[in-house]
Amino acid sequence: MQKIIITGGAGFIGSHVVRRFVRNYPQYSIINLDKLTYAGNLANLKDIEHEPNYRFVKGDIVDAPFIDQLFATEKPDAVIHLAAESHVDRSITDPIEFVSTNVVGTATLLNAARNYWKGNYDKTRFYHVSTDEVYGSLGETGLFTESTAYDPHSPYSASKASSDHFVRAYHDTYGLDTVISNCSNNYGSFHFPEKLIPLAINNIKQNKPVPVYGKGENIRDWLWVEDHARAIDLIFHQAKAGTTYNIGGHNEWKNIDLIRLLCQILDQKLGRTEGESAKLITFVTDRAGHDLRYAIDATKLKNELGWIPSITFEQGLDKTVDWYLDNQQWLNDVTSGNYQQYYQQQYAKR
Ligand code: NAD
Ligand code: TDX
Repeated sequence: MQKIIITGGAGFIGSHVVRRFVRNYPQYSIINLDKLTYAGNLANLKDIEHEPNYRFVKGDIVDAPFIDQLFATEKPDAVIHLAAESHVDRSITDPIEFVSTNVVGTATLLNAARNYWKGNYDKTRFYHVSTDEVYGSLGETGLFTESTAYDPHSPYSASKASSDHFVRAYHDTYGLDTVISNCSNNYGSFHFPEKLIPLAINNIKQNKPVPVYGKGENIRDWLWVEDHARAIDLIFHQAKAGTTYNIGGHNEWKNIDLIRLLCQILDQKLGRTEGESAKLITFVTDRAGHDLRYAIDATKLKNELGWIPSITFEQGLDKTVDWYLDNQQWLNDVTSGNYQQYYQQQYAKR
């Protein structure tokens, strides 16, 4: 029997991790701890919200007394930490919120774990979910490995890099059992439509301009979110204490090529004439400090734990576009802000 607190479980990746653990491990007890910011949406977990091994707790990882109390009352054996401010553009507008949640929030959780688990570090685990953006930007060649030096450029990546350093410091200083994974860009269902792929699908669908930053030359390495969740599951159960794994799909795309592919797919699925959706592509002012290229070397994860992506990008994108076409209500609720009432409707009565 394991009791696991998963933070940020109402967000995009967190909801896939929560669903996977609730479904695959009925013997575990899963607590989803989430503040429900604009990015947290409990409707992402409707299908599992009544499972006996699942519970939602609304709370802020920055609130130390609350977090200490949560450890004392819930007595968790492990934490899988995904809660974060995650959007680079928002970090450029409001960097301090990112320092608070990503740095102070992570340190607050680590400290609660350090105190509560004292004497039991060999039976407990703190898993920190991080990003490839901590490694900075690549030129035209090369890949990020686990030993690439940290070189963050945006307030978002600087805050994630800082949180990774705190996780390692708690392992090296106190002996806490910690694990970190750094993953490339995810895509899939329940992705908030402020990030490139869901924003583009939503705009193409509605015949609205699709904003491409700069010349669209920047390169991202895309991974299907369910493959990320599967990697987290493997690493959580099998990694040695104090280790780091890179997660990525060897799947690099220039933004403009990716958007053109999405336009083609949607032309076909919406019965438009070829080339119609591509007319929506609109080049806009570039992101400040825009990293040119990310690309992950996931060899360690493959060699040590046998993980490789389960589907191709073409398959994953096809599934993702279908999901957005089939879930218009979810998109309407998210874009109108109605999703934020779901918590009130579902939980206020309890
Ligand atoms: P998201 O923005 O969709 O979800 C974040 C969740 O955290 C939301 O449910 C939000 O309500 C919650 N949250 C925010 N602040 C909180 C606080 N103070 N207390 C409690 N909960 C809080 O993010 P995501 O894209 O699902 O990313 C999840 C994690 O994975 C993040 O740590 C991110 O850095 C990392 N990551 C994301 C990607 C990606 O492509 N999206 C890639 C690699 C790593
Ligand atoms: O409208 C847009 N137009 C555009 O050209 C948006 C939203 C983005 N872009 C570009 C910027 C990036 O080069 O597309 C690329 C992807 O942008 P985002 O979806 O905002 O992702 P990115 O900035 O790469 O960061 C993501 O991947 C790593 C996640 O948001 C992070 O949480 C994760 O750590």
